[in-house]
Amino acid sequence: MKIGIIGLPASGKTTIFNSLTRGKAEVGGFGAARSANVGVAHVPDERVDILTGMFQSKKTVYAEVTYVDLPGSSSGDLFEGEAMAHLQQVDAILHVARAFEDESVPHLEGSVDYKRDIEKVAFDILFADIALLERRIERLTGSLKSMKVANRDEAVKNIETLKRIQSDLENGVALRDRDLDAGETKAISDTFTLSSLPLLVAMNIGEDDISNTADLEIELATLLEGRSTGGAAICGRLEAELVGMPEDEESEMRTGLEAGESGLSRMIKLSYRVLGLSSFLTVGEDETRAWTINIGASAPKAAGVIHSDIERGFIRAETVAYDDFIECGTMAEARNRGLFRQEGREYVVQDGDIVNFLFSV
Ligand SMILES: Nc1nc2c(ncn2[C@@H]2O[C@H](COP(=O)(O)OP(=O)(O)OP(=O)(O)O)[C@@H](O)[C@H]2O)c(=O)[nH]1
Ligand SMILES: [Mg+2]
Repeated sequence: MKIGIIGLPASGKTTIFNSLTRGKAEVGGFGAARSANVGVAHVPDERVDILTGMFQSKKTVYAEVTYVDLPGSSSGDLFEGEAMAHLQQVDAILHVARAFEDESVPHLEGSVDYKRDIEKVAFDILFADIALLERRIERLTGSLKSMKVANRDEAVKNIETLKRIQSDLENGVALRDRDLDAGETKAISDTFTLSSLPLLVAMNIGEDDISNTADLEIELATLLEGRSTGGAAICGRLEAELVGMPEDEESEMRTGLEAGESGLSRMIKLSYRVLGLSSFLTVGEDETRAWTINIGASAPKAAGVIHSDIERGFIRAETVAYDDFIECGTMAEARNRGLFRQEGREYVVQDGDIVNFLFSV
Protein backbone atom coordinates (compact mmCIF):
# COMPACT_ATOMS: atom_id res chain seq x y z
CA MET A 1 0.00 0.00 0.00
CA LYS A 2 1.42 3.28 -1.09
CA ILE A 3 0.50 6.82 -0.10
CA GLY A 4 1.72 9.93 -1.92
CA ILE A 5 2.50 13.02 0.18
CA ILE A 6 1.62 16.35 -1.44
CA GLY A 7 1.35 19.93 -0.24
CA LEU A 8 2.39 23.49 -0.88
CA PRO A 9 6.12 24.29 -0.79
CA ALA A 10 7.61 24.27 2.72
CA SER A 11 4.42 22.95 4.34
CA GLY A 12 6.47 20.28 6.11
CA LYS A 13 5.98 17.31 3.75
CA THR A 14 9.50 15.98 4.17
CA THR A 15 9.41 16.61 7.93
CA ILE A 16 6.20 14.57 8.24
CA PHE A 17 7.57 11.92 5.88
CA ASN A 18 10.67 11.57 8.06
CA SER A 19 8.60 11.17 11.18
CA LEU A 20 6.22 8.64 9.61
CA THR A 21 9.02 6.50 8.21
CA ARG A 22 11.80 7.27 10.71
CA GLY A 23 13.66 8.61 7.71
CA LYS A 24 16.44 11.14 7.40
CA ALA A 25 15.61 12.97 4.18
CA GLU A 26 16.82 16.56 4.00
CA VAL A 27 14.27 19.21 4.99
CA GLY A 28 14.11 22.92 4.28
CA GLY A 29 15.04 22.70 0.60
CA PHE A 30 12.24 25.14 -0.30
CA GLY A 31 11.29 23.33 -3.43
CA ALA A 32 14.86 22.54 -4.41
CA ALA A 33 14.55 18.78 -3.90
CA ARG A 34 14.46 17.07 -7.26
CA SER A 35 13.66 13.48 -6.50
CA ALA A 36 10.96 11.87 -4.39
CA ASN A 37 11.71 10.18 -1.06
CA VAL A 38 10.28 6.72 -0.53
CA GLY A 39 10.02 5.07 2.90
CA VAL A 40 8.09 2.47 4.84
CA ALA A 41 6.11 2.95 8.07
CA HIS A 42 5.11 0.13 10.38
CA VAL A 43 1.45 0.12 11.30
CA PRO A 44 1.47 0.38 15.10
CA ASP A 45 -0.48 -2.59 16.48
CA GLU A 46 -0.67 -3.30 20.17
CA ARG A 47 -2.15 -6.75 19.46
CA VAL A 48 1.02 -7.76 17.69
CA ASP A 49 3.13 -6.61 20.64
CA ILE A 50 1.00 -8.48 23.17
CA LEU A 51 0.92 -11.71 21.13
CA THR A 52 4.68 -11.55 20.61
CA GLY A 53 5.04 -11.54 24.38
CA MET A 54 2.57 -14.37 24.95
CA PHE A 55 4.13 -16.65 22.33
CA GLN A 56 7.70 -15.54 23.06
CA SER A 57 8.10 -15.09 19.31
CA LYS A 58 11.64 -14.66 18.04
CA LYS A 59 10.47 -12.20 15.41
CA THR A 60 7.75 -9.53 15.20
CA VAL A 61 6.51 -8.25 11.85
CA TYR A 62 4.05 -5.34 11.59
CA ALA A 63 1.88 -4.44 8.63
CA GLU A 64 3.44 -1.73 6.46
CA VAL A 65 2.45 1.37 4.56
CA THR A 66 4.81 2.94 2.02
CA TYR A 67 4.96 6.74 1.80
CA VAL A 68 6.25 8.71 -1.17
CA ASP A 69 7.28 12.29 -0.39
CA LEU A 70 6.95 14.27 -3.60
CA PRO A 71 9.49 17.00 -4.30
CA GLY A 72 8.11 20.48 -3.70
CA SER A 73 7.34 22.64 -6.68
CA SER A 74 8.32 26.27 -6.34
CA SER A 75 5.48 27.27 -8.69
CA GLY A 76 2.96 25.69 -6.34
CA ASP A 77 1.58 23.50 -9.16
CA LEU A 78 1.20 20.22 -7.27
CA PHE A 79 0.33 18.12 -10.28
CA GLU A 80 2.99 18.88 -12.85
CA GLY A 81 4.55 16.10 -14.93
CA GLU A 82 6.87 14.33 -12.53
CA ALA A 83 4.45 14.50 -9.60
CA MET A 84 1.73 12.94 -11.75
CA ALA A 85 4.01 10.05 -12.68
CA HIS A 86 4.46 9.28 -8.97
CA LEU A 87 0.80 9.78 -8.13
CA GLN A 88 -0.26 7.24 -10.75
CA GLN A 89 1.41 4.62 -8.53
CA VAL A 90 -0.27 5.46 -5.22
CA ASP A 91 -3.39 4.17 -3.46
CA ALA A 92 -4.16 7.37 -1.54
CA ILE A 93 -3.06 11.00 -1.21
CA LEU A 94 -1.81 12.61 1.99
CA HIS A 95 -2.00 16.39 1.92
CA VAL A 96 0.27 18.14 4.42
CA ALA A 97 -1.39 21.46 5.28
CA ARG A 98 0.76 23.95 7.11
CA ALA A 99 -0.69 25.32 10.34
CA PHE A 100 2.56 26.24 12.10
CA GLU A 101 3.72 29.86 12.29
CA ASP A 102 7.42 30.45 11.70
CA GLU A 103 8.73 33.68 10.24
CA SER A 104 11.90 32.00 9.05
CA VAL A 105 9.86 29.69 6.80
CA PRO A 106 8.16 31.69 4.03
CA HIS A 107 4.66 30.67 2.87
CA LEU A 108 3.83 30.70 -0.82
CA GLU A 109 0.58 32.62 -0.15
CA GLY A 110 2.22 35.06 2.26
CA SER A 111 0.22 33.91 5.29
CA VAL A 112 -0.56 30.71 7.18
CA ASP A 113 -4.17 29.55 6.71
CA TYR A 114 -4.70 25.82 6.66
CA LYS A 115 -8.40 26.04 5.77
CA ARG A 116 -7.60 28.04 2.67
CA ASP A 117 -4.85 25.59 1.70
CA ILE A 118 -7.04 22.52 2.21
CA GLU A 119 -9.73 24.05 0.01
CA LYS A 120 -7.17 25.03 -2.61
CA VAL A 121 -5.67 21.56 -2.80
CA ALA A 122 -9.13 19.94 -2.96
CA PHE A 123 -9.96 22.31 -5.80
CA ASP A 124 -6.65 21.62 -7.59
CA ILE A 125 -7.37 17.88 -7.43
CA LEU A 126 -10.78 18.41 -9.10
CA PHE A 127 -9.24 20.76 -11.63
CA ALA A 128 -6.50 18.27 -12.53
CA ASP A 129 -9.16 15.61 -13.15
CA ILE A 130 -11.21 17.96 -15.31
CA ALA A 131 -8.10 18.53 -17.43
CA LEU A 132 -7.28 14.80 -17.56
CA LEU A 133 -10.81 14.02 -18.74
CA GLU A 134 -10.68 16.85 -21.25
CA ARG A 135 -7.59 15.32 -22.88
CA ARG A 136 -9.18 11.88 -22.86
CA ILE A 137 -12.37 13.22 -24.47
CA GLU A 138 -10.35 15.06 -27.12
CA ARG A 139 -8.35 11.97 -27.94
CA LEU A 140 -11.46 9.78 -28.20
CA THR A 141 -13.23 12.36 -30.34
CA GLY A 142 -10.19 12.59 -32.62
CA SER A 143 -10.13 8.83 -33.11
CA LEU A 144 -13.81 8.58 -34.08
CA LYS A 145 -13.22 9.27 -37.78
CA SER A 146 -10.76 6.45 -38.34
CA MET A 147 -12.82 4.06 -36.23
CA LYS A 148 -14.71 1.07 -37.61
CA VAL A 149 -18.43 1.86 -37.79
CA ALA A 150 -19.19 -1.07 -35.47
CA ASN A 151 -17.14 0.51 -32.66
CA ARG A 152 -18.26 4.06 -33.18
CA ASP A 153 -21.57 3.92 -31.28
CA GLU A 154 -19.89 2.70 -28.16
CA ALA A 155 -17.13 5.30 -28.39
CA VAL A 156 -19.71 8.07 -28.78
CA LYS A 157 -21.52 6.76 -25.72
CA ASN A 158 -18.28 6.71 -23.73
CA ILE A 159 -17.57 10.31 -24.69
CA GLU A 160 -21.04 11.33 -23.48
CA THR A 161 -20.46 9.50 -20.21
CA LEU A 162 -17.05 11.10 -19.67
CA LYS A 163 -18.58 14.52 -20.29
CA ARG A 164 -21.20 13.84 -17.64
CA ILE A 165 -18.54 12.86 -15.10
CA GLN A 166 -16.56 15.93 -16.06
CA SER A 167 -19.52 18.22 -15.46
CA ASP A 168 -20.03 16.68 -12.01
CA LEU A 169 -16.37 17.44 -11.27
CA GLU A 170 -17.00 21.01 -12.37
CA ASN A 171 -19.81 21.10 -9.83
CA GLY A 172 -17.38 20.09 -7.11
CA VAL A 173 -18.16 16.36 -6.87
CA ALA A 174 -14.97 14.34 -6.43
CA LEU A 175 -15.00 10.84 -7.89
CA ARG A 176 -14.51 9.36 -4.42
CA ASP A 177 -17.80 11.02 -3.43
CA ARG A 178 -20.01 9.48 -6.08
CA ASP A 179 -21.03 5.98 -7.10
CA LEU A 180 -20.30 4.96 -10.67
CA ASP A 181 -22.75 2.85 -12.63
CA ALA A 182 -21.47 0.10 -14.93
CA GLY A 183 -21.29 2.38 -17.98
CA GLU A 184 -19.39 5.08 -16.09
CA THR A 185 -16.97 2.57 -14.60
CA LYS A 186 -16.22 1.25 -18.06
CA ALA A 187 -15.89 4.67 -19.72
CA ILE A 188 -13.41 5.91 -17.12
CA SER A 189 -11.46 2.68 -16.63
CA ASP A 190 -8.65 3.81 -19.00
CA THR A 191 -8.25 7.22 -17.38
CA PHE A 192 -6.13 7.86 -14.31
CA THR A 193 -7.93 10.21 -11.92
CA LEU A 194 -6.79 11.87 -8.71
CA SER A 195 -10.14 12.64 -7.12
CA SER A 196 -11.01 8.94 -6.93
CA LEU A 197 -8.14 8.37 -4.49
CA PRO A 198 -8.82 8.52 -0.75
CA LEU A 199 -7.64 11.85 0.67
CA LEU A 200 -5.91 12.23 4.01
CA VAL A 201 -4.89 15.53 5.52
CA ALA A 202 -2.07 15.98 8.01
CA MET A 203 -2.43 19.35 9.64
CA ASN A 204 1.14 20.32 10.49
CA ILE A 205 0.80 22.25 13.75
CA GLY A 206 3.36 24.24 15.71
CA GLU A 207 4.70 23.30 19.13
CA ASP A 208 2.39 25.88 20.78
CA ASP A 209 -0.72 24.13 19.48
CA ILE A 210 0.04 20.63 20.74
CA SER A 211 -2.24 21.09 23.75
CA ASN A 212 -5.11 22.02 21.34
CA THR A 213 -4.70 18.90 19.20
CA ALA A 214 -8.13 17.44 20.01
CA ASP A 215 -9.99 20.69 19.23
CA LEU A 216 -8.02 21.24 16.04
CA GLU A 217 -8.85 17.73 14.87
CA ILE A 218 -12.56 18.41 15.38
CA GLU A 219 -12.20 21.55 13.26
CA LEU A 220 -10.32 19.58 10.65
CA ALA A 221 -13.01 16.89 10.53
CA THR A 222 -15.66 19.47 9.60
CA LEU A 223 -13.57 20.38 6.53
CA LEU A 224 -13.27 16.75 5.45
CA GLU A 225 -16.80 15.49 5.30
CA GLY A 226 -16.61 13.53 2.06
CA ARG A 227 -16.17 9.79 1.67
CA SER A 228 -12.74 8.20 2.10
CA THR A 229 -11.25 11.21 3.80
CA GLY A 230 -9.69 11.70 7.19
CA GLY A 231 -7.30 13.97 9.01
CA ALA A 232 -5.00 14.24 11.98
CA ALA A 233 -3.13 17.13 13.59
CA ILE A 234 0.58 16.44 13.90
CA CYS A 235 3.46 18.57 15.08
CA GLY A 236 5.87 17.53 12.36
CA ARG A 237 8.93 19.14 13.85
CA LEU A 238 8.47 17.60 17.30
CA GLU A 239 7.62 14.17 15.90
CA ALA A 240 10.67 14.25 13.63
CA GLU A 241 12.85 15.06 16.64
CA LEU A 242 11.26 12.31 18.73
CA VAL A 243 11.72 9.54 16.18
CA GLY A 244 15.36 10.52 15.84
CA MET A 245 15.96 9.64 19.50
CA PRO A 246 16.81 6.25 20.98
CA GLU A 247 13.55 4.45 21.76
CA ASP A 248 13.66 4.65 25.57
CA GLU A 249 14.36 8.40 25.45
CA GLU A 250 11.54 8.82 22.95
CA SER A 251 8.96 7.16 25.17
CA GLU A 252 10.23 9.09 28.20
CA MET A 253 9.79 12.35 26.27
CA ARG A 254 6.32 11.34 25.08
CA THR A 255 5.21 10.60 28.62
CA GLY A 256 6.66 13.93 29.78
CA LEU A 257 4.87 15.83 27.01
CA GLU A 258 1.67 13.91 27.64
CA ALA A 259 1.72 13.34 23.89
CA GLY A 260 -0.08 10.02 24.44
CA GLU A 261 -0.72 8.21 21.20
CA SER A 262 1.22 10.24 18.71
CA GLY A 263 -0.44 12.00 15.80
CA LEU A 264 1.75 9.83 13.60
CA SER A 265 0.37 6.66 14.92
CA ARG A 266 -3.17 8.02 14.40
CA MET A 267 -2.18 9.05 10.87
CA ILE A 268 -0.83 5.63 9.99
CA LYS A 269 -3.94 3.90 11.33
CA LEU A 270 -6.13 6.40 9.47
CA SER A 271 -4.25 5.63 6.25
CA TYR A 272 -5.15 2.02 6.80
CA ARG A 273 -8.81 2.84 7.39
CA VAL A 274 -9.40 5.08 4.38
CA LEU A 275 -7.78 2.46 2.20
CA GLY A 276 -10.33 -0.08 3.39
CA LEU A 277 -7.70 -2.38 4.86
CA SER A 278 -7.64 -4.63 7.86
CA SER A 279 -5.16 -7.04 9.42
CA PHE A 280 -5.24 -10.66 10.36
CA LEU A 281 -2.60 -12.13 12.61
CA THR A 282 -0.42 -15.23 12.65
CA VAL A 283 1.32 -16.33 15.82
CA GLY A 284 4.04 -18.76 16.85
CA GLU A 285 7.41 -19.22 18.44
CA ASP A 286 9.21 -18.19 15.26
CA GLU A 287 7.15 -15.16 14.39
CA THR A 288 4.11 -13.07 15.27
CA ARG A 289 2.94 -11.10 12.33
CA ALA A 290 0.21 -8.78 11.03
CA TRP A 291 -0.86 -9.28 7.41
CA THR A 292 -2.73 -6.73 5.33
CA ILE A 293 -5.97 -7.61 3.54
CA ASN A 294 -8.82 -5.71 1.96
CA ILE A 295 -11.84 -5.56 4.25
CA GLY A 296 -14.16 -8.36 3.12
CA ALA A 297 -11.42 -10.72 1.89
CA SER A 298 -12.35 -14.41 1.95
CA ALA A 299 -10.18 -16.96 3.77
CA PRO A 300 -8.43 -18.21 0.59
CA LYS A 301 -7.72 -14.61 -0.52
CA ALA A 302 -6.20 -13.86 2.88
CA ALA A 303 -4.15 -17.05 2.63
CA GLY A 304 -2.87 -15.81 -0.72
CA VAL A 305 -1.31 -12.78 0.98
CA ILE A 306 1.00 -15.16 2.83
CA HIS A 307 1.75 -17.34 -0.19
CA SER A 308 -0.01 -18.16 -3.44
CA ASP A 309 0.50 -21.90 -2.71
CA ILE A 310 -1.60 -21.59 0.45
CA GLU A 311 -4.39 -19.94 -1.53
CA ARG A 312 -4.20 -22.58 -4.26
CA GLY A 313 -4.10 -25.54 -1.88
CA PHE A 314 -6.48 -24.01 0.69
CA ILE A 315 -8.30 -26.62 2.81
CA ARG A 316 -9.60 -24.60 5.76
CA ALA A 317 -8.71 -21.91 8.26
CA GLU A 318 -8.46 -22.39 12.00
CA THR A 319 -9.23 -19.11 13.66
CA VAL A 320 -9.97 -17.30 16.89
CA ALA A 321 -10.77 -13.60 17.30
CA TYR A 322 -8.01 -11.66 19.09
CA ASP A 323 -10.28 -10.49 21.94
CA ASP A 324 -11.60 -14.02 22.52
CA PHE A 325 -8.08 -15.38 22.62
CA ILE A 326 -6.95 -12.79 25.15
CA GLU A 327 -9.94 -13.64 27.34
CA CYS A 328 -9.09 -17.35 27.19
CA GLY A 329 -5.33 -16.94 27.61
CA THR A 330 -4.38 -20.11 25.71
CA MET A 331 -5.37 -21.85 22.47
CA ALA A 332 -6.41 -24.92 24.50
CA GLU A 333 -8.88 -22.88 26.52
CA ALA A 334 -10.20 -21.18 23.36
CA ARG A 335 -10.78 -24.65 21.90
CA ASN A 336 -12.60 -25.79 25.07
CA ARG A 337 -14.95 -22.85 24.90
CA GLY A 338 -15.63 -23.37 21.20
CA LEU A 339 -14.06 -20.02 20.26
CA PHE A 340 -11.30 -21.60 18.20
CA ARG A 341 -13.22 -22.35 15.01
CA GLN A 342 -12.78 -24.21 11.73
CA GLU A 343 -13.79 -22.04 8.76
CA GLY A 344 -14.08 -22.80 5.05
CA ARG A 345 -13.61 -21.01 1.72
CA GLU A 346 -16.59 -18.68 2.20
CA TYR A 347 -15.41 -17.28 5.52
CA VAL A 348 -14.75 -13.53 5.49
CA VAL A 349 -11.62 -12.92 7.55
CA GLN A 350 -12.17 -10.28 10.23
CA ASP A 351 -9.75 -7.64 11.51
CA GLY A 352 -7.78 -9.15 14.38
CA ASP A 353 -8.49 -12.79 13.55
CA ILE A 354 -5.63 -15.05 14.62
CA VAL A 355 -5.44 -17.53 11.77
CA ASN A 356 -3.72 -20.79 10.89
CA PHE A 357 -4.30 -22.00 7.34
CA LEU A 358 -4.38 -25.69 6.47
CA PHE A 359 -3.44 -26.42 2.89
CA SER A 360 -2.00 -29.04 0.58
CA VAL A 361 -0.24 -28.53 -2.74
N1 LIG B 1 8.43 25.71 13.46
C1 LIG B 1 8.15 24.64 12.72
N2 LIG B 1 8.84 24.47 11.59
C2 LIG B 1 8.56 23.40 10.84
C3 LIG B 1 7.58 22.44 11.21
N3 LIG B 1 7.52 21.49 10.25
C4 LIG B 1 8.43 21.85 9.33
N4 LIG B 1 9.08 22.99 9.66
C5 LIG B 1 10.15 23.68 8.94
O1 LIG B 1 9.65 24.12 7.69
C6 LIG B 1 10.68 24.03 6.69
C7 LIG B 1 10.18 23.22 5.53
O2 LIG B 1 10.00 21.88 5.93
P1 LIG B 1 10.06 20.66 4.90
O3 LIG B 1 9.69 19.44 5.64
O4 LIG B 1 11.32 20.66 4.15
O5 LIG B 1 8.85 21.10 3.95
P2 LIG B 1 8.47 20.49 2.52
O6 LIG B 1 7.01 20.66 2.40
O7 LIG B 1 9.03 19.14 2.37
O8 LIG B 1 9.21 21.52 1.57
P3 LIG B 1 9.53 21.34 0.00
O9 LIG B 1 9.78 19.90 -0.28
O10 LIG B 1 10.73 22.19 -0.20
O11 LIG B 1 8.30 21.88 -0.68
C8 LIG B 1 11.88 23.39 7.38
O12 LIG B 1 12.76 24.41 7.75
C9 LIG B 1 11.28 22.75 8.61
O13 LIG B 1 12.19 22.61 9.66
C10 LIG B 1 6.87 22.66 12.44
O14 LIG B 1 6.00 21.86 12.86
N5 LIG B 1 7.20 23.78 13.15
MG1 LIG C 1 10.28 18.29 0.83
